[in-house]
Amino acid sequence: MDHRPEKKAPRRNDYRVILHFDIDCFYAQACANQQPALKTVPLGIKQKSILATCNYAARRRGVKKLMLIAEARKVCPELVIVEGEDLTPFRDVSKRLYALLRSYSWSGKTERLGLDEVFLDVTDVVAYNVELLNRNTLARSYFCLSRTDPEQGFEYDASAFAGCVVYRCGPEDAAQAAAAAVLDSNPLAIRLLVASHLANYIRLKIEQDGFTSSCGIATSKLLAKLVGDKNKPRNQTALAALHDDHVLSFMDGHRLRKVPGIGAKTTHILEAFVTSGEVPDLADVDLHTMECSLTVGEVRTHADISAPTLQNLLGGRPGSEKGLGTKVWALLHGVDDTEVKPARDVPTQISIEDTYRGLNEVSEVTRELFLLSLSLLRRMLVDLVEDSPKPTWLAYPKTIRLTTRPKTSAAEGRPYNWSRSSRSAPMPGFVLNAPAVPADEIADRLVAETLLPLFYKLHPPRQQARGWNIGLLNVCATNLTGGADGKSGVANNKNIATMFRRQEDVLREFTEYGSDGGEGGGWEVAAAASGQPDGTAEEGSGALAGFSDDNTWDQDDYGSNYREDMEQCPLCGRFMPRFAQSAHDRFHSMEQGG
Ligand code: TTP
Ligand code: MG
Repeated sequence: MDHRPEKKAPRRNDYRVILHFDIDCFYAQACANQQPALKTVPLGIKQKSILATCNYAARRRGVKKLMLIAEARKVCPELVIVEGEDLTPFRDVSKRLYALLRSYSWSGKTERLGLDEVFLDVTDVVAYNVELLNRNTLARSYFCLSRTDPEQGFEYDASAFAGCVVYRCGPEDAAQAAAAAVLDSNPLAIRLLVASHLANYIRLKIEQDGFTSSCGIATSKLLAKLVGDKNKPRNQTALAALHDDHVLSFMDGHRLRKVPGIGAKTTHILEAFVTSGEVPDLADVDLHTMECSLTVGEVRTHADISAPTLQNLLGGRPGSEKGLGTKVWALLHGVDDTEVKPARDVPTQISIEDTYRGLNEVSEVTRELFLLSLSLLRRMLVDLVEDSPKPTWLAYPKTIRLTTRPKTSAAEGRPYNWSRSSRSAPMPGFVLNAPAVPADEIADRLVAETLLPLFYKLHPPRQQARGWNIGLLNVCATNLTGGADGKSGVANNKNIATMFRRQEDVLREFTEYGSDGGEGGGWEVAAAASGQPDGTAEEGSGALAGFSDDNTWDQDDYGSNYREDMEQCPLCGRFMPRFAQSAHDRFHSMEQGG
């Protein structure tokens, strides 16, 4: 008797149309826009000893994202390197581009992923414009960008797709074949074709703002993100997968680690199971050195893999995400029903951090806390204060949190979030005196009255003799709320000030520990447990929620020389060389700002 599990394919829903935009070499373009001479040279953006990113001219010469500066110079001696430590300009541009993209949404479903990626659910815009099509005059169609103002729109040729198309046949025939499906009145093909013109138009608008981008057009976030990666930079790709087997063959060719939502641990378990039939004990696994060549197809078609077996393999582990097996089974089939989340006007929290070679002196710690506070205040003013008609706080953080980590050396082989520990306190009300009171005065007071006392709780002065050896400081304004009653909405300074006073009386201090802290109580750990299968206490995993195991960079991105010392980010699952961790930490700390 055959005991093989029944392989029941999950149902895919194709009624939505989703665009995924990704700005090409984001930091590099942002810098080149500031200094146009940089547009024509191979350019790398430096953070500490690595390149946070590099432009495509540099990539063509073998330079890679997150490469060591020394290595990049060797590979490409003519590389121009620009300092990218000040993240403010990138954040500002990200906000501006997001606002631009948002303006094309009717539903408000515009979700950011990181600083330079945005999903738009344009189902409604596309449906409206499909209705407007006239089969006899397809080549002279008009795209309405507004339901109320017919003047807002553009002319387009609806007899052909804009940009590239992935279809079942070879790429050279894809566009024609897909267009033929349109003429054949395939409703899905028509929606995707119309959407491809909207994507093209929006990309043009982004270019007029100085940035080239890539875009994926499909029926889910998963498929849009994957297909958008097929033709980069400065291009777009629609996934004209009109039947289930088109979607399956599209998915099957991807390496498992490329699939957003399938993380390193899942990959490891499945790799072991598919190649040897064994179920590994993750405690013994070195994810750093893990190779992951397994493809989606190899897992999906494996005789012993089905939704229930995946649930057995992946679910039921301590801290594992609920329904993980079913979710992975769906992803393997290109099924992803997660919604594009509606835009938020204010971030959920804002944090700033930096890494150090080991701070041991009070004066050093004070100086760095001051600089971080200053950046935090500036960010709060940009993100939370509306300038006109007069400066008004739209939302305010009720809590300030300090996180530290000792300096570790690569040789110690610790995970990057080893020994992070935090202390929180109510955010003092005087921060609301900004912008009337200069930021440096407020930052000074914040350090003296709040942050240094928190620091001493984490690192008592008596321990200084042994060396504090601080490798990371993170200051986070969190617990953001929009009004004195806790509901969102515009708050006025008076009721915020009242709230702060009341809160200072009422709120007790609470402590969170890093993954080695052992006490693990409190909201932060609870929040992490829902996003992080390994239960590591880390803030901001929500920024990638639904895509919490997102991995768009595979190991090849780092070059084969670096594999020995790979580290996995517990927030997003990306692998990276140990030396790239600090830049990557900062990348996440920026995302948390929303
Ligand atoms: P990405 O979109 O991953 O990279 P990119 O825009 O530079 O390149 P691509 O054309 O392949 O999309 O990340 C956006 C920016 O975020 C990137 O310009 C630099 C920054 N970043 C870091 O600083 N550290 C990191 O670990 C990652 C992943 C990104
Ligand atoms: Mg990008």
